Amino acid sequence: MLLERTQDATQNAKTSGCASTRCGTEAPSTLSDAMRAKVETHPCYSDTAHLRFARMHVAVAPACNIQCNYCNRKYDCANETRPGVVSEVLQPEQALRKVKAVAAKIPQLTVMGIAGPGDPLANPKRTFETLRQVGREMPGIKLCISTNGLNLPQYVDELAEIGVDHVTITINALDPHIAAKIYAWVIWEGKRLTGEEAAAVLIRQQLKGLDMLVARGILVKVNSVMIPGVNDQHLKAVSRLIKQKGAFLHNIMPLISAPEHGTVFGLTGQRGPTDAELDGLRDACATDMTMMRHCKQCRADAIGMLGEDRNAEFTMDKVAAIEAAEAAQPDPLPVLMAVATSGQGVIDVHFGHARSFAIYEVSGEGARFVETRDVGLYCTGTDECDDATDTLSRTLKTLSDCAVVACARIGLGPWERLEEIGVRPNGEHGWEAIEPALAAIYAELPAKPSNLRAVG
Ligand code: CLF
Ligand code: SF4
Repeated sequence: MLLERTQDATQNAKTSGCASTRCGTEAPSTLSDAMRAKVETHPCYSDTAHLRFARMHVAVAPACNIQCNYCNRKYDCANETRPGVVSEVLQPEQALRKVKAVAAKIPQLTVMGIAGPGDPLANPKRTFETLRQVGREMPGIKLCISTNGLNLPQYVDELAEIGVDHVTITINALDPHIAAKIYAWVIWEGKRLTGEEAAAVLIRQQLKGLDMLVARGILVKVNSVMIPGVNDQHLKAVSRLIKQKGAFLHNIMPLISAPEHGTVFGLTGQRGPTDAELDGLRDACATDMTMMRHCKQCRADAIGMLGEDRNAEFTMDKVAAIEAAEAAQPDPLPVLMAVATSGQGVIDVHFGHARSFAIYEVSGEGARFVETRDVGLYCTGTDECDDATDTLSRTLKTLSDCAVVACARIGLGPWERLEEIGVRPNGEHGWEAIEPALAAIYAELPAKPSNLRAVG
């Protein structure tokens, strides 16, 4: 499967206290705050979040309910991955242990995805048990799946109930005549369908699932595999329709096909597109739809920033070693952190504009909301700021038991006053989701928490 090109993790740029309200963010300004919060920390849904945030896949779904002509079951689902080595298939409880181990070692982790090695919704018991366990125990991690869409409509409500915010559907064609050249068979209502009959059922289910997800506010990315001479011209129509239906992003991936993969296309000599053909099609579709261009065609067990794969560091025997090392450590005491937020789950308020701060208890286990503390409005941007000194003093007193204050921006004056009372100001995570940002700040604290104020 996939061998991804290694990407320099030092590109992991962070925002700082710059004056622009959009500093370091990349989502279109037309997005609502809630939508922006969903996108900004997901490395696949934002074209720059992949420089700052990491994803991991857990390979809990071995079976599949269709046969794509570009897939060999020895390998991971080629709708999301490229040919490589077979994943270590996990049980849901192993998957949870692995996510915890990765989160402990990679503080940039924001997303857990299920993308194979077969189809997540052809393995509903294992998939939903994994999603539920991780969602319950690690609420700061976004949940994501990638599916061929055949079983999607019957599971949309369950996905919404669990809080899965990101779903990828692979749609390679809207026309059963074209799709019949891509799919060998589909298992539907206990029968194996072939040809255009199979293709029509699959397309109907994919489009129905897309409509249902959009109606529930779940972000949908559509993947399409570009197969020259088969669906390359047709993918423009796919792009137009999915946009009309409310998909968020279209990811056109190149067919990867070689005889040694043992796929139908590999054995019949079907070639993949050249880089120029792929770029040309993406450009043609970009007039209608937002295109993803930074996909790395990850493995179904990929871990780390996009373009790097640290899975070898997290095989189950290594997960056990990480757990043992963690258990041998004394429990780190939690610390309090204050967050300037407008309440959308994002650090998005200037320190001087905050009327209240959300207080979180943060430890190596993650961040937990504790309470809201009201403060006076310190900076009004007018002459009334003459009164600001007293207000700032009251604010400092209110926050004096916190180890850190995280805000979108902060001026030099209050920065120094906070430092004087031993509170660390932090403006590096503006417009990021609160919980992963606080976990990252905690991980970077130089000492925990013997020389920091702890809770209680
Ligand atoms: Fe995984 Fe896919 Fe979720 Fe991302 S990958 S399930 S949306 S968390 Fe991302 Fe990897 Fe491309 Fe997929 S780079 S193959 S698009
Ligand atoms: Fe293979 Fe994925 Fe297609 Fe199933 S959906 S046949 S696993 S590429």
